[in-house]
Amino acid sequence: MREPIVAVATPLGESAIGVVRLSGRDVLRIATKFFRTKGPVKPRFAHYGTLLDENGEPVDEGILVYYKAPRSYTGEDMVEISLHGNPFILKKALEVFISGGCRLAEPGEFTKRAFLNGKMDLTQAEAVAELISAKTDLARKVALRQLRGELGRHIRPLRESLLELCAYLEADIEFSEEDIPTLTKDQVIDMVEKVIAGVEDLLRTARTGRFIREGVKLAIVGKPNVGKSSLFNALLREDRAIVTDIEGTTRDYIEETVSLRGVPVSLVDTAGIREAKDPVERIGVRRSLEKIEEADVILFVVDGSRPLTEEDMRIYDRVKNRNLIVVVNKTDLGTLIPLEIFEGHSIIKVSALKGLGIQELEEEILRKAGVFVEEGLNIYVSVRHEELLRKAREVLERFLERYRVEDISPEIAMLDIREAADHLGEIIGEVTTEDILGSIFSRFCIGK
Ligand SMILES: Nc1nc2c(ncn2[C@@H]2O[C@H](COP(=O)(O)OP(=O)(O)OP(=O)(O)O)[C@@H](O)[C@H]2O)c(=O)[nH]1
Ligand SMILES: [Mg+2]
Repeated sequence: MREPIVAVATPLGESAIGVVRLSGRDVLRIATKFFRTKGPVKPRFAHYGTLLDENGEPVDEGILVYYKAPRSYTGEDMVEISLHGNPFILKKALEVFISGGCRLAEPGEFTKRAFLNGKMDLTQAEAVAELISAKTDLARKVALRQLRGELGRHIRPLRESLLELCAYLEADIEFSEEDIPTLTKDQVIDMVEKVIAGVEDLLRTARTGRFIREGVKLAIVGKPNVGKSSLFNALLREDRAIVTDIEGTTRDYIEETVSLRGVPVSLVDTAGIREAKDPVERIGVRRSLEKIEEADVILFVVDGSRPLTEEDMRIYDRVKNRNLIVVVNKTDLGTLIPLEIFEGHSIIKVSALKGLGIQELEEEILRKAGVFVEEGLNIYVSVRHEELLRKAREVLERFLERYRVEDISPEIAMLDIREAADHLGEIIGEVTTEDILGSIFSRFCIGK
């Protein structure tokens, strides 16, 4: 068992309960040296007791639960003590257990140990952090599925067929003189094609997966007074941004997140873009232009009740090659402008003031972003998974291209197949390095 670690697993603030966790060698002895219970501690029983400091003075009372290896979260001996949620008490508890031989846990170290001890694969470990940070109900559901091993169950068979292929190729090398059954060229191609198809199925979920985790970035742009802030408020369903009939009302961008069918969308209301004389507004316009650069989808807003101006067209020129929705606002006052100018783009007519067309706009935002949330809800891969899946696909496609037309020796073929299998193995953590683990677990909170 690894060295004993300790951490507070709950946020440091005033709360009914604060939990201290210990995991590793000897933790029961260390814990009970300072946390005194009446009788002997039995695994999986709740024991009432008193926490003492180094001088034997009582600090607090609480409940201790002992999880005996391997039946614990980390797979090691673990102790969890629930105390009163006061930062002083919890810090004191940390101090005494550290004096007893524990080391303060690194971020994610409990989960890292769970992974290293074979309690979960790497996608499940990642899902723990995602479940904790999920910002919408959909993100939570997706994380929970992954935590339950769903993604691993998709990746593993793909990797296994590649490894099986390797085994055949290996047999080819070793027994090439003998008459043993090997795969025909067509069978090899068929196996690799099936794996590529499986990889592609997963890759198709990547875009939505990224948006569910990180949100869609949406910028609302247009010249002053066309109703950007009104639209922002309508999408938020809250009077967040100031709206007036004075041009240049919004001087700095404002950012808020809404959930559209469970997908977090970060809305940015920008300063109306124009050649501003006011230095403050000028900075606002510059910052708004930066936000426009980062956006996944742009809402280009025009006032439909008045003729278009050069200012509108200058902004349109700037954004017309982006992922764009033209929003014709103020349609409650009638639509005067010619819409043909914007041909080729989605055009949605709304009235931000009256709340008309907003739902249609929301649908179009998701469509433009390329978010497809399937009914029945499947798995969605993350950016890390996507990168590795792409690498695997690339290696396999390159291999097939050559294999179809050339006689490739089984030794060379094996190199490619194994490389692809390793990329898939890295997703679930069957192939890994300290660096990979470090970059994943450093993003966790302490105590998890
Ligand atoms: N009739 C009507 N008026 C609207 C509508 N949307 C906005 N307005 C009005 O248009 C004016 C400007 O609205 P804002 O939302 O402040 O416009 P903006 O684009 O954010 O303006 P800046 O921040 O100055 O760039 C306000 O008087 C709004 O009430 C609409 O759909 N119909
Ligand atoms: Mg505004």
